Amino acid sequence: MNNHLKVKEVINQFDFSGELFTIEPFGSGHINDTYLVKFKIKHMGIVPVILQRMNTKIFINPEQLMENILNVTAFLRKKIIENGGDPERETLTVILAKDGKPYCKDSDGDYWRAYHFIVGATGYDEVRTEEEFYQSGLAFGKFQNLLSDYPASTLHETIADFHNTKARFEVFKTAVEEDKMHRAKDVQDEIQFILQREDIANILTEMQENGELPLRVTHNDTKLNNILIDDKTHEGICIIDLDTVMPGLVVNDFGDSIRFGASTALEDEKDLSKVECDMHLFEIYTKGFLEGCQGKLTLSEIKALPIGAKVMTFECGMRFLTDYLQGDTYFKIQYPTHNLVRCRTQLKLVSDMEKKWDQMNEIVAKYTN
Ligand code: ADP
Ligand code: GN1
Ligand code: MG
Repeated sequence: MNNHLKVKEVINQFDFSGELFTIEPFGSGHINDTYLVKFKIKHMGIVPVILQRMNTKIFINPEQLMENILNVTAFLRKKIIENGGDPERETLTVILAKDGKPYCKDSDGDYWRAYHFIVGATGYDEVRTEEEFYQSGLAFGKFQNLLSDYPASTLHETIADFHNTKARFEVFKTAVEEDKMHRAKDVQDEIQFILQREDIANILTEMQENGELPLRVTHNDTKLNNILIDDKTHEGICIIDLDTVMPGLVVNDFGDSIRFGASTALEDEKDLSKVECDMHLFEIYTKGFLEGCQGKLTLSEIKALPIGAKVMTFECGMRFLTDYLQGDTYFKIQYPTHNLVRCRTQLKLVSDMEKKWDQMNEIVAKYTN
């Protein structure tokens, strides 16, 4: 059955009123299948909703995941209202299925969910202006701040060891040894680059274990296209993609935004001469993020922000290469070497950060008092 027919089958399980108008694939996420579905409703005009087929190969317990999302969005909604904000635009609103569940299953057993479409806002794959990047930092910082008293122990771990870079290093080594697709011989430079940097893979796990960095409720997937920027005010209006909200390290949330947004090129740029970590963008994001966190971070956390940036970039590059070696079963790809291309941009960023390491630490030091 083609995807449009699947969407039509699923729509009947939700209580959408009105006449189905259009269905189109939407966004550039690497994990779920996202559709923008529009309905024509009398007196209301066109009403858009987001419909997503959840990736249950990756999120093996979608029911627990949706429980997390309902609880987190309810918590955020309450705070947004208390702060005089608009909960309809500032957090996700889950649309329940007719049976009252926050998801439905199709005839193949796949899980689907629906959200109100947030109108007048856009998720970007590249930074358009410094101001917008600053605003995205402010919004991710605020998100951290809003969830700082969320009862962390009630959250399900939706992906085990998601940012356990040390564990991911072991998975990478196994992928190299197994070399299922016989690709390792052609990517030796990338493999050696990663293998020579085991210290990067271990550092945050050690800092967490020795109590230097506390576990907090974090987003864990803070790239720029997981925040919607208001088309008029250019503020970061809504943090989306809440699938990985779990206990984690705040420096990872910071770092994931840097690897994606402070890069001078797209995540899948083929011309590596265009790929750099821009120190001005790094500073702007640092400023916005720390302002948004409103003094909640410890000095050790602030000082470790550059480490978060390097580790998340390294981890992401290693994950892309692992997936390439394993036959591209995790991230969606548009062409056969897509994951390799993505890996190369991340490794280029890591070596650029190594060159700019002192500068990154000096920038962060400006914000330690
Ligand atoms: P993935 O896990 O595959 O990245 P996301 O939940 O991030 O999936 O959704 C993919 C894209 O769909 C987002 O980057 C964003 O552009 C868009 N999107 C998701 N939810 C909404 C929403 N409620 N309103 C508007 N756009 C949305
Ligand atoms: C995935 O779902 P999406 O596209 O926002 C991935 C992130 C990676 C990112 C790389 C659940 O994010 O961890 O950093 O791709 N999400 C998951 O672009 O694995
Ligand atoms: Mg996403």
